[in-house]
Amino acid sequence: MPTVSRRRFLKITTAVGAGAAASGAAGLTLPDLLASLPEDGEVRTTPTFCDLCFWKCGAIAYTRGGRLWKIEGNPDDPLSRGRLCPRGTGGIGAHYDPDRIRAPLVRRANRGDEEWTEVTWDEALNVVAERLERIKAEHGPEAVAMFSHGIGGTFLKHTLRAFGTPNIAAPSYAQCRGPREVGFNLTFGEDVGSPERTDIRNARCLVLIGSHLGENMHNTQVQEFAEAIEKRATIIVVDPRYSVAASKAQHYLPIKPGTDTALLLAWMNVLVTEGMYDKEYVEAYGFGFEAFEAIIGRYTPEWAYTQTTIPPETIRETAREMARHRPATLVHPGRHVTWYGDDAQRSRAIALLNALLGSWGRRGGFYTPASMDVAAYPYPPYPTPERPKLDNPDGRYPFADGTLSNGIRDATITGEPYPIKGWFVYATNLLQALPSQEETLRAIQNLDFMVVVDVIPSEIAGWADVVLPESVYLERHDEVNVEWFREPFIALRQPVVEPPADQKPNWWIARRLAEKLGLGEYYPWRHVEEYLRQRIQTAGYDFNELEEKGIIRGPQQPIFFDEGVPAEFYTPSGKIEFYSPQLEGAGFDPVPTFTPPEEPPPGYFRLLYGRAPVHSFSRTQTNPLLSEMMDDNEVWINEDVARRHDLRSGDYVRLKNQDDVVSDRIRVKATQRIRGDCVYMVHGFGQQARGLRRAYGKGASDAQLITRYVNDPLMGGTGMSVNFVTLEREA
Ligand SMILES: Nc1nc2c(c(=O)[nH]1)N[C@H]1C(S)=C(S)[C@@H](COP(=O)(O)OP(=O)(O)OC[C@H]3O[C@@H](n4cnc5c(=O)[nH]c(N)nc54)[C@H](O)[C@@H]3O)O[C@H]1N2
Ligand SMILES: Nc1nc2c(c(=O)[nH]1)N[C@H]1C(S)=C(S)[C@@H](COP(=O)(O)OP(=O)(O)OC[C@H]3O[C@@H](n4cnc5c(=O)[nH]c(N)nc54)[C@H](O)[C@@H]3O)O[C@H]1N2
Ligand code: SF4
Ligand SMILES: [Mo]
Repeated sequence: MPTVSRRRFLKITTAVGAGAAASGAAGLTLPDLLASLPEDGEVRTTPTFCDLCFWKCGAIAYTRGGRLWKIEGNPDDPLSRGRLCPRGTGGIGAHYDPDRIRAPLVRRANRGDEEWTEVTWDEALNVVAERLERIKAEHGPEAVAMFSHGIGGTFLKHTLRAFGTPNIAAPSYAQCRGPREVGFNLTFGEDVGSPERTDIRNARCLVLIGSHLGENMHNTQVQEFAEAIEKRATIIVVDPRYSVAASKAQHYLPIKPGTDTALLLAWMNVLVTEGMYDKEYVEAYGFGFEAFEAIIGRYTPEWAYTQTTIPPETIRETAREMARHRPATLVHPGRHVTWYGDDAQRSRAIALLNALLGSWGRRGGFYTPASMDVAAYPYPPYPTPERPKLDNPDGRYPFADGTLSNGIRDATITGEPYPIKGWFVYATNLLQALPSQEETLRAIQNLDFMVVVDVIPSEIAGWADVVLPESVYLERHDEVNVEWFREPFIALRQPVVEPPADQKPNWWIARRLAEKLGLGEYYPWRHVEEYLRQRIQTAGYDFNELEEKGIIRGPQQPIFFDEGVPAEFYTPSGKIEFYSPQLEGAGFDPVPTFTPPEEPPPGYFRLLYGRAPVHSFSRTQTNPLLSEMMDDNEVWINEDVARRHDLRSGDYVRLKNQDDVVSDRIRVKATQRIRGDCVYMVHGFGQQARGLRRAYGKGASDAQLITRYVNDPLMGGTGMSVNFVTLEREA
């Protein structure tokens, strides 16, 4: 079923002569870029924060003779502590990327053909306003949906809310950490948030369940992980693949993919039956422990062995190790947890294991984040939409507490509960981020209008009617970051250099568009600096100081129960819910249970995917500095499996999935570092947009092969590790 439109997709993207790609050369090379960097002239520094991913590390950018030269960590910033990750350091490549979109574009051929006419901003925004107004007149403002990722979307979301739509989503919920937040909320009454409230650096025992820190480069976490290792914390890593984190572990558990909940249940069984859990903590704060205890008794390590392939003795030994260090034992909640469709319950099992260890609210476990008090800007109230948001009709997913991107896509395809006719897409590459590219393309074909705001001619931009080129983070202000972290602080993003061509910052686009939509009253300020200054000064801080230092830090506040944080739990019972009446009432298991995911058919391997240290998702593959370090991906295949297929490292294969979708060619990495029942690849490669000269045709795309997904029945997230591939040798 998905093959048809995939072929169409491929045909469209390869058949038509590409403007940019036709020029052949992949633009700037690293030596070109290095040679072009300024060597003399006055050195100036500007503090700002990074946007190569969404962690928002404080940075100091240097110019020389007025040109961008280098970027380093801001030592005053609590997130970066003066050090950026490799991607952050490569951030200047985003400014110099020769593939950037230089002017607003209007489509002049079929959608997806990537054929454009360059227009002025006035012309482009007139088209956008006119098309949005037409949809509003015919179908109501709710028929325009917005997808947005990151802090840069703040002002455009403001404009769209003023326009009157409630349908605003980010794939970082239902394709990333949504299930985790739901699992923790059901248990502790609070979510984990971002940055995660994990006290990694004080953990005496750290358990990583597929959180591949070190490849997953969220800066603060990686730094704290290194600190924990230095302080000789016990590291336990559970991963079907011997990750970088696994190489630092005392206990590596090469689990059968998809069976983590069974392991978690068995760990809890050992803690409870051997009486090693934190009894005082559970007695003081727990709800429904007796009912939980009765159920958890079933899940012996011997039973878990049959599911996970982890020997019972290993399960007992690691459970005892966790108990030995409690409450400074942190079972990391993970972040990208949309794996198998039972993810909210698996996350709840992780929450419950932490509860048994007494780690929530305790040093070396989970802290209570603090933030500065900065009030929202006093905008006029938004109009109340006549129809509620449609991503979760009839509360089908009763515990969804964010908007489901996939729900908006469903409605765009079916027209139910009401039609969606326009998509406004900001900084999210929906073709790589949502499972089933076929469904995304079907939804796009149903639209009257799609506008994409991007910095490069990305895959999603290729399907737009209008593309608006944004200035990159080093060229603009953004919303101020009032962070929730282990210490409170405010951080400012501000321009370091001018954009190279006719690119504009999001706040300018949002404000101009609002004016053209007759919503000028929602922008009482003229320049974003006025807005930022007002928010900061009203809160009682000095905006000039913020501009000068990039950071204003607040006083350290208590962040643990024993420092005076009240042990409050915002669940219905006001306690940690070992047994969940909420879940029971909605017809779900009140204590997590385990149902194994579907097995790969004979000859097939489960497709797993993850991060590489030098890339972010699908957003950095054209960056001239980062692509030089890694310009394609490989598929990890167990050495014995490779031998049976007569494959060696360096050979090329294509992966064919259960729906007969065939990937681009990809290099084999034959290794003992992965189990024989799965293969692994780095996400973000195999991109099909021809304007991405450095990335086009490099490596293969996991997203293309993720034609199937399983919705989490609690909250509607999309489990994506449910696809299977075979290996086809490439001549
Ligand atoms: N198959 C598969 N799907 C996944 C994942 C996976 O690993 N595999 N990961 C999931 C996870 S964890 C997440 S959080 C989501 C993330 O998914 P997305 O939010 O889609 O993340 P990116 O791929 O970074 O897409 C960012 C888009 O923004 C553009 N962009 C970059 N900088 C700027 C800017 O300054 N301004 C503007 N306007 N645009 C910019 C990029 O060119 C790119 O088109 O994907 C999820 N989906
Ligand atoms: N360099 C870099 N760092 C990033 C990002 C990036 O794009 N680039 N993105 C950031 C974002 S938004 C997110 S959400 C995080 C994502 O990073 P994480 O949340 O750490 O990890 P995932 O992507 O969920 O998982 C990938 C790991 O899980 C393992 N795995 C796969 N299936 C299973 C299983 O069934 N059980 C177990 N136990 N393990 C399994 C894989 O082998 C791999 O090691 O990374 C963040 N950090
Ligand atoms: S983790 Fe790296 S890429 Fe992300 S904000 Fe920090 S320095 Fe930038
Ligand atoms: Mo994510």
